[in-house]
Amino acid sequence: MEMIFHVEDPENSAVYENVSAARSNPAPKKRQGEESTATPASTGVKVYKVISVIVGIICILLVVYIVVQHLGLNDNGSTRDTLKNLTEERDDLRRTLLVVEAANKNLTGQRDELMQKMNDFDSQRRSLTEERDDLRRTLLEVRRQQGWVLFQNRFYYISSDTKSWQDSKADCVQKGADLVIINSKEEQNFLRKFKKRVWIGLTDKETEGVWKWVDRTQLSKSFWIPGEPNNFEGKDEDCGEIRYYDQEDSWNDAPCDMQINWICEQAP
Ligand SMILES: [Ca+2]
Ligand SMILES: [Ca+2]
Ligand SMILES: [Ca+2]
Repeated sequence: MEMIFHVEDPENSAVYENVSAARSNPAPKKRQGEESTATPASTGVKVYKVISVIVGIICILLVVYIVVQHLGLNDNGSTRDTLKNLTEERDDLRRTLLVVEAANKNLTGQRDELMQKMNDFDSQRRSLTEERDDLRRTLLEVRRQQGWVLFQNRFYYISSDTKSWQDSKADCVQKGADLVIINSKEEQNFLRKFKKRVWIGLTDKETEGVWKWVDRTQLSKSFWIPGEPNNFEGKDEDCGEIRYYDQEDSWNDAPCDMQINWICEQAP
């Protein structure tokens, strides 16, 4: 392409020259000591280059501008979406917070109500415990007056008269108790302290040799005198007694119609 340019210098005002001529006739190299002077052709080339560079820069800036605008638009859209999402999340969190606060308030109310009930219950429990202890003391006193003795949370009654085993049992039942059942060594030793020959709630009337307590449980731990039970001299000895109370193994089988004292046992 050929370009024509106009030089303002008056001396060269008439000169219009084809740039291609300048290309085909490059300026000779300066000789040493020669004064530097630019020809119109070389000036035109320079201007051409400058304009090309400027146009190139403008194009690059234009492209950059378009890209930046495009990115800016995208960024604006993305930012709007992000803001919208954040706003929605904030609103959701606010609603959730309100629900949680309401639930917390409700729970606090329930907790206070329960604590109040618990305090009332505890107060009632203390009151009832005191009443129970008073009643126990009163009952114990009444029982003592009736001849009952308390041992390991059980009441025992030692008779002052004598009866057969069956009549003794009937007397205990009439008192709301039964003939004593000996469950432990401690109980056995406690009963010996009355120092009386007494009926206990043990019998083999149902099946000879099979000793059972009055509550129909089978005998396990026993305190027979050595050699007992023996149906002494062929007699029908089907009822148990504490005979030699000064020794731990003090039980004997005896005829049930024998008249001796007895001991009743009752749960409180
Ligand atoms: Ca017992
Ligand atoms: Ca027998
Ligand atoms: Ca015997």
